[in-house]
Amino acid sequence: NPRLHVSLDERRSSSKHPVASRLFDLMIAKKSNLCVAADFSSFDEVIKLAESIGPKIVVLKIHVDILEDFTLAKMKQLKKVAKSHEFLIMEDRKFADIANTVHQQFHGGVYQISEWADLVTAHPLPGPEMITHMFGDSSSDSRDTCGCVLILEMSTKNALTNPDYAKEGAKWGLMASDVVAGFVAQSPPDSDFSGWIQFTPGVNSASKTGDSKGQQYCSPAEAVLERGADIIIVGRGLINSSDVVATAENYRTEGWAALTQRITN
Ligand code: 5FU
Repeated sequence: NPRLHVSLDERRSSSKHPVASRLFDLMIAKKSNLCVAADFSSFDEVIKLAESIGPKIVVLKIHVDILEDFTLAKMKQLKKVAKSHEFLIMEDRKFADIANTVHQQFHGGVYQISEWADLVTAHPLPGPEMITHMFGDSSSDSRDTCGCVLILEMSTKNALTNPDYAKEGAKWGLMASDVVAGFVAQSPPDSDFSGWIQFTPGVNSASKTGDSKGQQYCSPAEAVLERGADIIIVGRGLINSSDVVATAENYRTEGWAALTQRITN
């Protein structure tokens, strides 16, 4: 798979989505391919984590609907931290409905996701029309400020995201290159485009194979070298550690070393 060995500079120039280009820039500047999943129920705790590990990450991934103290004012605070430490905010909403509904979920409701998310995840399950219409019509500002990350494969045991599903989803994503900035996967997709960014969750450095509820883990090196990850997504392996800054530095170093090794090989 050619994408795996192309330099980030080259990939940046072939990327068609402005948010993907920005992310390539951040990776190169910060020497980091670390995305942290800040799965806390307290927004204050998310902000505190972001302030401390901000310099080491390129993306902070959240699930806005698990925050017990969500307000748009606190989101403004987090956006400030993101701006000063230069990382993107990914809302792992996993949209999976008809375009008309997804459009409302993205722009409306309590969370106003389109106001603040740089990246948002979606399942290709409902079909290509959902992907092309989720952000609105071609004049919508969101097309430039937010990138869709398509979930082609899940990390869980017995996930239904088989190779045919992933292949079809990737094809639709490629057709919607003005909407899709990257994908979530456990292996490099067949049909590929080097301007896209692969995110791989289920990463943990401890010799843990998973949790007790179906999550499966691999190491940062395996994620990057064997599974095609450009960006590793680390949750509990980091957020539950007693020294999150030191742990973030370890994941950043391991992830970046593996990415550099893969590109130069
Ligand atoms: F799409 C996916 C997936 O296939 N697996 C995941 O684990 C997303 N995730 C997310 O990554 C999940 O919702 C968590 O937010 C995070 C993994 O957290 P962990 O604590 O590292 O297991």
